[in-house]
Amino acid sequence: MIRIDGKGLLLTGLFFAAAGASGCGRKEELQTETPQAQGDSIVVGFSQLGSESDWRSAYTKSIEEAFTEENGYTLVFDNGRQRQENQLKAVRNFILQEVDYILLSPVVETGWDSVLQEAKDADIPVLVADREVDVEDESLYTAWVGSDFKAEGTAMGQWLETYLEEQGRENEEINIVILQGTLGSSAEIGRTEGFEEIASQHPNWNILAKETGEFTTAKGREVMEAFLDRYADIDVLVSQNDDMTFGALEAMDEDGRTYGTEGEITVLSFDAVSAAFDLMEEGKINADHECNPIQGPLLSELIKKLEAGETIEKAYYVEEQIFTPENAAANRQERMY
Ligand code: GZL
Ligand code: ZN
Repeated sequence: MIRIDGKGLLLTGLFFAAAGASGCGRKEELQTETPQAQGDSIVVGFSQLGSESDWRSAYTKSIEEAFTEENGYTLVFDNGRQRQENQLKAVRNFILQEVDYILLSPVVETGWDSVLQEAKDADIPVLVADREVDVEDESLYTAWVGSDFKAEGTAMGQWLETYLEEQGRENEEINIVILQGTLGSSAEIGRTEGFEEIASQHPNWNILAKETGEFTTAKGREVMEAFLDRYADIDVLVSQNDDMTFGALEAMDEDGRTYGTEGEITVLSFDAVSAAFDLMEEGKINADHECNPIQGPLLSELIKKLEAGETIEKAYYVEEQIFTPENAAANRQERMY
C-alpha cells in the first residue's frame, strides 16, 4: 500500500517527484519511475475524491482492503480533497508512472474528457467508481461500479408517499426542505431528480427550498439553521447524506424543533452509516437509504477479469435498501461501516 502525502511525495520506499504537485513553489525535477511493483503485481492508481464523510472513509477502507499486496496489487492512493484539479493532477501522475489501471471516484460528473483521453492514449484502462463521469465518448472508461442514485431518490419519494398515506396525510400540505450533496455529483443529481420526480406527482407537496450542504456535517448544519429561520412550518427534511443529517439534527435541537418518529419534522437521509443506525434506533431518523461503499471486492474482481483477457460489463450497480427504526436493529450487525 503506497500513500502519497499532500505534496505528491511517496511516504514509503519508492521515490518519484510528482510533476508540479508539490504545491510548495519548488519546481520538482520530473524524475518519475514506475513504482518497483513487487514481483508482477498489478499497479493501480486510485484517485479518491476526498474524505468528506463517514461513507467516504468506509469506501476508501473497502478499496485498501481489496487492493493489497497479498491480492497481487500495488495500490497508489491519492486524496483529491474535494477538488477536481487535484484529481486531474493525480490521474496525470498515474499516467506518468505508467500504472496498469486507474481507479477514479470523480467528485463531479463533468470535466474528465481530456484526462481520460490521455489515459486511453497511454493504454491505461480506467475504472470509474462510486460517482459517474459524463463524457462524450463512453469508450474513455472501461466500466463503472456504483449506486443507482436516481433509484435511491425515487425510492425515498415512494417511501414518503406510503408513510404519509399510513398517517392519513396524503392530502395535507407537506412542506419539504432538501439538503443537497455536492452540486453536480452523481449522488446529488440522482437523489434530487429521483425524489423530485415523485414530488411532482403530489400537488400538495411543497419543496420550500433545496440547497447544498456539500455532504458535510458543518455545512449541513449551517444550511438547516437558515431553513429553520426562514420557514415556520417544515414537515419533511430530505438530507442527501447522513453527515449533513447529523448537522441538521444539531440545528433542529438548537432551534427547539422536534423531529423523527415522534416529531413534527420527518427526517429522510441517505448512506445508512453506522452512526445513522444509532439515530434510527432512537427514532430520530425516519428512513435512511443505504448507499453501499463496499465496492472494493467487485472492483478487484473486474481488474482480475481484465487481466485474464475477459470482457466485462460497462456498469455494475451495487445492491441497496431502505432502513427505518423498525428494521434498523435487525439489519445492522453484519454491516461493515
Ligand atoms: C454516494 C457518494 C456520496 C455519499 C456521501 O455514492 O458519492 O458521497 O452519499 C459522500 O456521503 O460524500
Ligand atoms: Zn405542515
